[in-house]
Amino acid sequence: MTTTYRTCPRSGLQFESNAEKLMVINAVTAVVALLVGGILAIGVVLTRWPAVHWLAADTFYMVLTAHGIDMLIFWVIFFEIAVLYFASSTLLRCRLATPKVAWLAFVLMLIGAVMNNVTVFQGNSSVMMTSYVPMMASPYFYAGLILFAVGALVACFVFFGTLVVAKRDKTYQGSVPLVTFGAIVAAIIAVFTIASGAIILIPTFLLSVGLISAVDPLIYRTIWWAFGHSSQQINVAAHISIWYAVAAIAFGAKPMSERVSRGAFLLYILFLQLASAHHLLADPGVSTAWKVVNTSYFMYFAVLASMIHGLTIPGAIEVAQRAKGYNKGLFEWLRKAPWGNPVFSGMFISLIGFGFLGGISGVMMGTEQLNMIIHNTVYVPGHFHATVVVGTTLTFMALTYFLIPVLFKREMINPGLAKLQPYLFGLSMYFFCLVMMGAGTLGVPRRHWDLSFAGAAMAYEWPGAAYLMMGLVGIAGVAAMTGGALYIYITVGSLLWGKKLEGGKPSANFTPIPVSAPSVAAQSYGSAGFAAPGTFTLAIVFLVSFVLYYFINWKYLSQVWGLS
Ligand code: HEM
Ligand SMILES: [Cu+2]
Repeated sequence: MTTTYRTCPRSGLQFESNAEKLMVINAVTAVVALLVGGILAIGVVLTRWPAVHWLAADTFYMVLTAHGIDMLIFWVIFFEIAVLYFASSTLLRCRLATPKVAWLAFVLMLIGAVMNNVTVFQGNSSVMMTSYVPMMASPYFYAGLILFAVGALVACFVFFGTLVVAKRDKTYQGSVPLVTFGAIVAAIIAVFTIASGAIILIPTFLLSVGLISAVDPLIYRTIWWAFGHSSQQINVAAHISIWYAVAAIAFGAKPMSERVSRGAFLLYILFLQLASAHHLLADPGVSTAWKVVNTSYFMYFAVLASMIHGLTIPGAIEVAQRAKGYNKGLFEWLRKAPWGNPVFSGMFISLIGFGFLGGISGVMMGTEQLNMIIHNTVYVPGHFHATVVVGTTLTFMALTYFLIPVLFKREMINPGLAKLQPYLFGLSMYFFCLVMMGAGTLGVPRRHWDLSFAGAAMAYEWPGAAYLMMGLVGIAGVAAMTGGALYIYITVGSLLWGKKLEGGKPSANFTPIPVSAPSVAAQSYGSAGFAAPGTFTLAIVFLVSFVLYYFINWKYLSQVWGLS
């Protein structure tokens, strides 16, 4: 395929024509998946809201299955493929390797996603996102997921091939930029993830067509979570890479220490597998000693990595802002940040929510002993909406606002609404997660159609607060969905009706990344923490919240069985 390069007059980024088309198609498909998943969220939320209790049981489980898969698999991964092409071809200023193969990857993913959705809505495949055996779905359910995964794997190899092209064509000097490095980590984890998925979904597919007679449920869960947990680590590596990118775009901020940030990314690869033990804490198949060692020790290396990023990204922003003269007190740098720019506000609301809500609750529930307080309660989706919605989804939304003029060459329609969107979506999602976690702490089950157990032989009396909390889940969910709808309206509307912008003259040759002197910020090691006293203060607030919440839960645990 012939190729041209254009340099975007607004950002200075260079886009290669094939890579650009593939980024556009993958990102647009992702937004369609988000739209479908968002419409399904209406059904899920309005059923779990006790006063509304909208859908019938079988419809609820069908809608919940499709919501989980459309959001966490299709929306997130289509978008991530666009990010991989961006982090390789655009940031390294080279052509995309094998564009035809990249189109093949896209088509496989699309067929898989459509096949899976159609199958779920035909009924008899409401096996939830986790699709645990021996519960069985139609063979097309698994076949759809497998096709999608093969497509995503092929796309990862196109990404690796593009890195090779950049190296060979010498489009950059020295080591790859940090954002590309983070994307490489995400892609390496993705290859492992997809292999684990194949190991368990292919036998399950064979079981569904009757070629084999059984898949062991405990082995299924263990391997499924090698896939399920790792895929979340891909999301974290991807959205953290974007945080670094946004810090650079919005502030010109350089990482406080490249070496520390890169080391933190590597920790994800090293400790990923052991950390996934937290999904097996209630399983009889693995020993208690193994669970304790993995979730009380090794898990924290992955947590450590996220905390390093959570510290160095605001730290880098603080250093950049202070260099511009925002030096008054601890927080002038933060007060004077561009809060009206959705690229920044979305990223920062995501970072704080991911750390405080997703991070702290994750460590609590990942602790072997504490896990039993919240196991299989609505606390679990409360936690992971803080990670995959406030963390990953809101970050992708923030990046989209940057991409509308740069990649899609359109002026954003309705910038006033765009300014508001990250606050409405992000903050209502904060509240949604908090009340879900509150209800879960009271014992409200997850994936449960009817909290009141109407008509059941044995009644259960919930404390009134449980109903109150689930009502608030409903209200917060509706507010968050409104925020999600605004995002879709603004992005789709901008692509359809936004004023066309000049894209930069196409040229047959690329311009390599200029060799520039390494900046001072990138070289200062060691004492850089004190260059960012505001961030240090935030970190102390985080530590105190963490410790308090952790010990409150040990107190709850001690009350499970009273001793007198
Ligand atoms: C406004 C946006 C959203 C709302 C209001 C919402 C609401 C909900 C609710 C109420 C549940 C059901 C909890 C239960 O009964 O167990 C749920 C499940 C789930 N959601 Fe969302 N959600 C939203 C966006 C997202 C996004 C963006 C993702 C992924 C990126 C996501 C991933 C999931 C997953 C994986 C499940 C679990 C499905 C299962 O149990 O198999 N959600 N969501
Ligand atoms: Cu996990």
